[in-house]
Amino acid sequence: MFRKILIANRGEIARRISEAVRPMGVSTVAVYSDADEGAPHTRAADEAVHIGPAAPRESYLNAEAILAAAKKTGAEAIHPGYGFLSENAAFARAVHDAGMTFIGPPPESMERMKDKAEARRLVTAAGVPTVPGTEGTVSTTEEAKAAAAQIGYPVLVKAAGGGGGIGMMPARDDESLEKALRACGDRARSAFGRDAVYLERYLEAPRHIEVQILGDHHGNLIHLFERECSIQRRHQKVTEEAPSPLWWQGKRDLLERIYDAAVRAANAFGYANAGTCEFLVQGDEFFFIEMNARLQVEHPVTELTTGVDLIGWQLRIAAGEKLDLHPSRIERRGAAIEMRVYAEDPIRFFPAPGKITTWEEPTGEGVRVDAGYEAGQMVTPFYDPMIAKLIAWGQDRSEAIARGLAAVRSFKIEGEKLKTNLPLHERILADDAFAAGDLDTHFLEKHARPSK
Ligand code: MV4
Repeated sequence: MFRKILIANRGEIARRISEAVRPMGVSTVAVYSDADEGAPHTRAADEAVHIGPAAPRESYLNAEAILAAAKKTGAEAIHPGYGFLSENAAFARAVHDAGMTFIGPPPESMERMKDKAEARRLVTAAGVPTVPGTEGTVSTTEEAKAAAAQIGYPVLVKAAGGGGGIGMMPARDDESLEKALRACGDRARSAFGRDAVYLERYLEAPRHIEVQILGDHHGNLIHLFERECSIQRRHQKVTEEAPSPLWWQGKRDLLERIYDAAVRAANAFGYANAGTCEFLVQGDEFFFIEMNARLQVEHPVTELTTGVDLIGWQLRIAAGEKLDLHPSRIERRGAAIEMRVYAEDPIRFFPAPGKITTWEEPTGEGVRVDAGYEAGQMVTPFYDPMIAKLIAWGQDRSEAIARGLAAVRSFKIEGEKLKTNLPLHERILADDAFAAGDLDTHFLEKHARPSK
C-alpha cells in the first residue's frame, strides 16, 4: 500500500479522501489555490501545498504544479477525485511517467471511452444495447438526413467529443436537423476542438440509471448495483439514490440485465479501478450511453447500501492488489438518498455564492454529511456550486425519505448573499411522485414546484 498520496482536488471530495485513507495508514497531501487557503480540505490532510491562483486553469487544472507538489512531498500516488483532471488521460500518463501511480483507470481505457461515437461502436460489438443511431459519426447533411429517416424522428445530435450532456441538440424533422447539425457542430468545435457528431433516436422521458463498476489489474471486474440519478436540472444532478425505485417495484430482472450489460461494457474498455456505466431506461428497454472514468459524486449511496468502501478499493486496486469481492457476497441493505446542496437560488436556480455565516449540520440515525465548507468561509464563483452532500440511509426507501426530510429541515446554512437549494430538497422529498418512485429526467419540470 502507498505510504503517502496527493489529492488533486478540493472541497468535500478532497476532505473525504483524506478521511477514508487515514484508517488504512496512508498519509495525505492536499493542494490548494489562493481561494482555498485554510479550507477544511487542507486541514483534513497531513500536509498542504499551495499550487496557484484561484482560477482552476492555474491551480487545480495545472498538471505541472500538481506533479511538482507530489514530487516535493514524496507522494507515491495521486488521487484526482472527480472533475478537474480526473478523466484526463494525458494527466494520468504524466503521473505514471513521473514514476508515481494514478489512482484511476489505465490511460488507454480512458482514451477508448472519450470518443462517444467510438465507445458506442465498441460496446455494441460487445453485445451491449445502445440507443438506435448511427454507427460512428456523420459528416454531411445528406448522410444525417438518410440516417434520421432510418432511425425515425425525433433524433438527438450528439458531439463525439462531448459527454455529460454538453453539445446535444434534438431535431424533429429534416429542417430542424440541419439547424441542430450546425449548432451542435459549432458548439462542439469551440468546447472540444472537434466538430464530429453522431445521431441517436431521442428518448423523450427516460430514467437515468448508472451502474457502479470496480475492476482490478488481474482480470477481476464486478458491478456494485445501480444508482438512480433521474432528478437533475440542466445536466446537473440534484438527487440520487440506491437502489433505484425500480428495484422496489419488482423490476429486478430488468436491473440484472443492466448490470450484466455494464460489466460487458466495462470489460470492452479494458477497465480497471472505479467507474460508472450510464444507461437510459424507458419502460422495459435500456440503452448504454456512456462510461465515466472516475469516482462519481454520488458514490456514497452505493457505499451505504453495499458496505463497500469505494475509495479504499480504489487505492488497493491502484497498488496492484486483487479485488476479492464477489458480487454474490455483497448484499444490498436498505436505501440511501443523496441530496446535493448547491449555493444557488432554490427557485430560479442561478448561482448564489457568498460568505457563510451559519453552518449547522444535521445529525441523527442514518444521516451522513460530506461537506467542503464551514461557517466563516467564502463560497466563490470560481468552483462548482455544490457545497455539501447530505445522505440519508434507511431500512427501506420510505425510512430514507423520512430521515432525509428531517435532516434537510435541520440543516442550517446562512450567509451574506449566499442562498442554497435546501428548500428545493424539502419539496422533492415531500413530493407524492417522488414517494411513488415515479421518476424521469423531466421530474423537476413537473414536480416539486414552489407553491407560489
Ligand atoms: C440522451 C437522451 C435522450 N435520448 N440520449 C444527457 C447526458 C448525457 N450523458 C446523455 N444525455 C441524454 N442522452 C438519447 N438518445 C437524454 C439525455 C438527457 C439526460 C440523460 C441523463 C440524465 C439527465 C438527462 C437530462 C436531459 C437529457
